[in-house]
Amino acid sequence: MKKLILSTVVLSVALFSTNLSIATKIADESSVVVNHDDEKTDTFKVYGNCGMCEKTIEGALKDVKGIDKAEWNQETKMMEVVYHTHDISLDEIKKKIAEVGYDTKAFRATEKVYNGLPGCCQYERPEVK
Ligand SMILES: [Cu+2]
Repeated sequence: MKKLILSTVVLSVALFSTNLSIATKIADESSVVVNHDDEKTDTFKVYGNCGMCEKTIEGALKDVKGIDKAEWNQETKMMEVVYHTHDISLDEIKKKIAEVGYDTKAFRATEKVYNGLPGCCQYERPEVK
């Protein structure tokens, strides 16, 4: 009987320490999920003309998961995006811009979407190589 009690004590100590290590492991994993190390800022040229272009270009990235900031400068034609690489890639961002009619060096909008832009927004397109 004495032997049985002793082994029960050993068992509970073993169980307790196992639970403890599981708890530590879970805490470690959740800290990996909540990491913001993937935030990146990129600047690139987007062809366009006016303030209406600005609304359309920036609008294409509004409420898109992973994008914290998207600003296009009408004077310089430069786009600045702050985004999370775990959620979206730079190519995906440029594709979204092309989908609303605007060219970047990497992705060209289709003729159909470009032709659908208001007259004032039909910017001079970069040459196709
Ligand atoms: Cu415009």
